[in-house]
Amino acid sequence: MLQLGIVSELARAVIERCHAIAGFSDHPSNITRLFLGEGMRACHTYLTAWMNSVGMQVDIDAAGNVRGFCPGTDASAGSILIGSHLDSVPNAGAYDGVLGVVLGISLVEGLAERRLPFSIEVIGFSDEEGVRFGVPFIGSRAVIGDLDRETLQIRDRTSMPLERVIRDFGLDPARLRDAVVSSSARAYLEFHIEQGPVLESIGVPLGVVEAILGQSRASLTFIGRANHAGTTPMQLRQDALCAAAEWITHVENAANSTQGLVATVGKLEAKPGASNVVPGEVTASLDVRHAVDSVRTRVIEELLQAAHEIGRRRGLQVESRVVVDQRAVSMDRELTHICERALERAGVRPHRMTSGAGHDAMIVARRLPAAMIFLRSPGGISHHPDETVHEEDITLALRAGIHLLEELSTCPLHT
Ligand code: HGY
Ligand code: MN
Ligand code: MN
Repeated sequence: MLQLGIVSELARAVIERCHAIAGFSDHPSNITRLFLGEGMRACHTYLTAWMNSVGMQVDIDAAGNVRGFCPGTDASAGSILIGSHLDSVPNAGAYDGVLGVVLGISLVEGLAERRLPFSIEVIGFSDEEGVRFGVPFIGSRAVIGDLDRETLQIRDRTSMPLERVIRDFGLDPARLRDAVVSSSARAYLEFHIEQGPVLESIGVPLGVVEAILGQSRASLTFIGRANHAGTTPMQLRQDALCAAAEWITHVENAANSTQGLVATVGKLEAKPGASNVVPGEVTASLDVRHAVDSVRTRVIEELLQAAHEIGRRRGLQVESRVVVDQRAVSMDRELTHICERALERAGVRPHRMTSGAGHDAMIVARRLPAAMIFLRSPGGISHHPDETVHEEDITLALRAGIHLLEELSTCPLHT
C-alpha cells in the first residue's frame, strides 16, 4: 500500500509536526496547552489546515475536539477512529497525546488518493489530562456522550464553569449531543508513547497494550490556623503544612508496601504562603493507581481516613473528596490481536503490556472496541520537556498502522 521510502519521509514529518504543535502553548517559555486555552486554538488552526490539505473534512465539536473525516468507499463498512489528546500537563514534552493525532493524520496522508472501504475519523481530544478542571477525559467523554450536566458546572481555578469556558471559546454547549460518535464507528485505535521504561529496557520499539490501570484522584484540604511564625509556640500550633507533610509520608509508605500500587501527591498549595506565617490551610491532590480496582479503592479509602485521623490528632479539620474513580480497562482482544499481527508484519516482535498512564482509549472502550500501540520512550521519561521518541520507531509505527488498516479493510471486525 505504501512504499517504505514514503514511510520514512512521513516519519520525519511526524517529528517536525509534533515540534510545530509544541510551539502552541498557553505559557511563553514551556509547553503547557490546557483545555480550550489560546494554545489549543492555535493547535486547532494548524491541524485544520493540515487535515484539509490531505482531503479530510474538519469539524471542531462542542467539546473542542478536532474531528478530521476521510470518507471510505463503502458506507456499510462504517468508520475506524484513530485518536489521542492535544492538551498537555504543565511544562510538558512534545509527544504525549499529540503523537497519536499526528500519526493518525499521517496515515491518511500516506493513503494519498487511495480510499479504504471504511471511513477514517482522526480525533484530537481537547482534554485528557484534566489539568484545567481537575477532572480528566472531557474530550473523549463528550465523544461517547458521557459529559453530564454536573461536569459542565465544574469550575476552573478562576472559578469559570466548564460550560462558560466552552461558550467563551466560541463553541455551543447545546451542540454537545452532535459530538457523540456515530453508531457506524467500528473501532478505536490509539498510538501513544509508553511514558515509562519498559520497552526501552527490553530493547523493543513498539508494544501492544492489554489493559490500562484504574486510577482514583482525590482533592484534600487541611484546615489549621495561620499564625505568627515568631511568636506562636510549637505546641500551640495548628500547622496545616506539617499535617499534610505527615500524611504525604504515609501515602508514600502505603504505596511502597502495596505490590503494584503507585500513589502521588502532585499538587500542594500552602496558604497564606509567607515564610513568616504558620500555614493555615493546605490543599493537596492524590493520584492512586492499580491494576485491580478493589485494591485501588481500598487504598484510597485508607489514605483519606489517614488524613482525617492526622487532622484529628493535630486539632485540624480535614476535607476530602474523590474526583475521579476510573476503573481498570482491558483493551479489545480481537483488535489487540490484529495490532499484534500488524507489528509482526512491520518487523517488530510484539510485546504485550499494561499501561500505568491513563488514556482516552479507556473512555472510548466504553462504547467501541479499543486498542493501543505504544512507542518506546527513550529514558522512560514523560510529563517532562525531555520526553522524546525515536524517528525509526515512528517509521515502524506507521508501517504497523498501514498493515492494521490493510487487515481491517480485508477482514472487518466481528464485534
Ligand atoms: O495521568 C495520566 O495517566 C495521563 O498522562 N493523563
Ligand atoms: Mn499525559
Ligand atoms: Mn497521554
